[in-house]
Amino acid sequence: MKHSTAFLILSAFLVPIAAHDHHEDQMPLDYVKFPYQAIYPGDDDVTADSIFSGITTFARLPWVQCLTKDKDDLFDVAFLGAPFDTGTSYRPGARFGPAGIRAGSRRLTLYGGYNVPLQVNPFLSGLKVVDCGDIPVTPYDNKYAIKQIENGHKQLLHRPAFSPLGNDSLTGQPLLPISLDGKNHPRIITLGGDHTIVLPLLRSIYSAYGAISVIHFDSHLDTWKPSVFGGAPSEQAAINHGTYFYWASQEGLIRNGSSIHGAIRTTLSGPADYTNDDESGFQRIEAREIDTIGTDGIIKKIRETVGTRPVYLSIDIDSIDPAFAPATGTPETGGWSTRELRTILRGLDGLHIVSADIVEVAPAYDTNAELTTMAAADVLFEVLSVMAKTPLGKVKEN
Ligand SMILES: *[C@@H]1O[C@H](CO)[C@@H](O)[C@H](O)[C@H]1NC(C)=O
Ligand SMILES: *[C@@H]1O[C@H](CO)[C@@H](O)[C@H](O)[C@H]1NC(C)=O
Ligand SMILES: [Mn+2]
Repeated sequence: MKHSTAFLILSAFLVPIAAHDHHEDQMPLDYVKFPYQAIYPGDDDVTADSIFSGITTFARLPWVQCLTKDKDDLFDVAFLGAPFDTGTSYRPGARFGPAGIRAGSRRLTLYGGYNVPLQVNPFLSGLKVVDCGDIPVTPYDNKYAIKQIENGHKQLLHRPAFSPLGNDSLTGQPLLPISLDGKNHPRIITLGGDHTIVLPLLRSIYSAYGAISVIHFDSHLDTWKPSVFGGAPSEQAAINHGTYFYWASQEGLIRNGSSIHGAIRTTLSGPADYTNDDESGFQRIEAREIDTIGTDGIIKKIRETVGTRPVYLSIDIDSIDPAFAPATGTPETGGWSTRELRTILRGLDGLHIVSADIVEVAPAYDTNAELTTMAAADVLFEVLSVMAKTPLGKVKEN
């Protein structure tokens, strides 16, 4: 009897507080709008249920069906899934990467999304940022799938950007596109997928920017010759997640000498792998260099290598130590912490990153705490923040 009296009193007290009207309806699908609205708006209008309810997009951004019914929609930055994993050598499962990364990103905008160290809110910077969903990718035919990924990426890349480039913040002069075709392209952040997807992605990038400098975070080189990396059986087997950079280099998609790997720590078939890597056009930063030169030294090396050139950024989640990101195709111990990689990424502030990806997230091997998908989402938050701070433009050279 005592208990039920207490319950009645308590409920009488609670009901009026909980009875905000908007709690009574199911949240509409177009709840998240552009310009982006924080889920906790910071006044009395708190909706504690919304962060874990609803359909999941990256950072709860608006879903635009960019490849089908919304073909005419324009944007400045698009998240785009490429669920492909039939180029893996060890653990498959990265086809679930896009869905997993989106799930890991749900809390990104909980408090609004302001990036304290970079002093920017990439969701409120004036750029239109959307989630374009996934490219349809067949799991039955690698050659066809690789073509689908190239076509899907190209379709988005060759749409004009939503926002004009504006003027240079220092000189006030109008900014001009840095692309080779003279157009102001949007930026695409691709959610892999195993690393093979970077071959079609670089083919697409080439169509707008020509040969591109690449910043590549990975424990592996991925420039291996097919004869060294399991490519013997067939022409198709020769294109996989350890050889795509070899092919990209052969096709002239990578700018020779101004590209760099970071976090390398794999064993090799022998020293000749490094000679082959040099020939593919890359400099290297070993994972262990963080013990001697620190994150500052690593950032300095990257910036010196890339300079002011347009750059493509490819992040293999296995660059992070498996202690922090276990759910990946070919894990290697002795890597960087999530904190260290995020610091290094913030150090790329000011670089002209034309597009980026994160790959090799295979959620089936994750912990119940979603360590890997959360790490992937947070890493992309840094990338998006850097993009938001630096327009893809240059002032006219006199
Ligand atoms: C850029 O500068 C031009 C003058 O060169 C000015 O007319 C225009 O309003 C400026 N645009 C922005 C976005 O500030
Ligand atoms: C890149 O430059 C190096 C050094 O000049 C050269 O050995 C290598 O063949 C070049 N690679 C490509 C793919 O052009
Ligand atoms: Mn890789």
